[in-house]
Amino acid sequence: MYDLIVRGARLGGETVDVAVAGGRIARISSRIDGTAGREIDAGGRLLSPPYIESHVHLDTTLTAGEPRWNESGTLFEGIRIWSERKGSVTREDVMERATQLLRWQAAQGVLHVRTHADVTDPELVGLQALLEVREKVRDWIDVQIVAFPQEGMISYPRGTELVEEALRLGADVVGGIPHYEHTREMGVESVKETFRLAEKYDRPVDIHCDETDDPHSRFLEVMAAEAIRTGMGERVTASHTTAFGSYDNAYAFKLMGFLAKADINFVANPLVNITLQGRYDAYPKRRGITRVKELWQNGLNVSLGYDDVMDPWYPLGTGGMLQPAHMTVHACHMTGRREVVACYEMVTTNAARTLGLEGYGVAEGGGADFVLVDAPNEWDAIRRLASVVLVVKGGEVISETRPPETRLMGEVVDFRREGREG
Ligand code: 17E
Ligand code: FE2
Repeated sequence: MYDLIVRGARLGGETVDVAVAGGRIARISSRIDGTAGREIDAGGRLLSPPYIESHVHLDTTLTAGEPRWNESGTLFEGIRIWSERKGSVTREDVMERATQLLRWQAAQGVLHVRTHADVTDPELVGLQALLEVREKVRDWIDVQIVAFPQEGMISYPRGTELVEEALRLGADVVGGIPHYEHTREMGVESVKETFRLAEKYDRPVDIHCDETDDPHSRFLEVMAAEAIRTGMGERVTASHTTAFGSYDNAYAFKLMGFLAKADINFVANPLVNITLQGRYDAYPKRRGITRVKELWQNGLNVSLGYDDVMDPWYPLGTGGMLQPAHMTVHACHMTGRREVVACYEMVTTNAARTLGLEGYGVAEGGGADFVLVDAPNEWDAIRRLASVVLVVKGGEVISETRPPETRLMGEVVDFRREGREG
């Protein structure tokens, strides 16, 4: 009588059966009688809402080494290399690479993705390709596109017009990059332009903000002020804000109070922040990441992104969201019992808030979008960098993974699953 029953899954600290019918979660109970078109034994694995990628660049992905590798490892060399690669970008090229990464993501349980699309290109080739991809993949993965002026909104010829054109063509979110504008004043102007366009087109804001170790980069305060002025706070996201990790505490504490009032969202990209930043430091080297732990402690919404998978800014990556969560535990000193779980929330529920998703979560009557993780709970999922063994989207099983099995001297050693539970 159901389409699917997943039996013996861990959810909210209990072991439950979950029944799916008509694309929705029909029932969650310790024991569901009845039959289904398909029954799956979860074996005590964690049933989780899908992972969410809050911040990635699908237009640049899978171009690492083209036309050359980023040897300095800096943000600025990355921007120069991409600017060269951009000249040879075609619609097919972007569509193919973006779709490939989306497939990797969905296979790892990521069902919502916010991508930035570089619009500092008079032809908007990458943006148009991503708009097309967004529609093509709609049945199996949800994509939001940010109109992102990589080379500046005010500093790049017709930058603001290109952002606006992208919004008219259907970009979901307005972006910006104030720390890359030529002057402080142009940076402030760009933030104001981003908010002006957001109000004009009724779209959320997601700005690459203060992505530098420069402690004088203070565009976050401008974003907070604009969020308060417009009342848009919950639809506003400050991405990166790595300079926040370098601010003097006297300023940082003042700012924190102001941010709480603005109630904006934050996205940290720990894999990329910790590798791109700190490059101009002698020892001791800074971590180059925003104050994730303190933002979280102050009740602000923080989510995590991968930022890049194999492109001019970051040569590694797979798109699985436990990797940035795992890195956050380390780079942001989030090793406390509750803190590790908070990092899991940063790639699930917090990210849903950043993206403004409605109806996210596993609940009776809700949409049947969920994953089975090869771990008994969220904490252990991060410890193990656990695989997703099952992905259900709209009530359909769209991906299955067979967990690996290792034998030592002929005997199974399950180091991926053994350990302290709780
Ligand atoms: N562009 C940028 O300005 N910053 C980044 N981290 C990436 C692209 C990946
Ligand atoms: Fe980014």
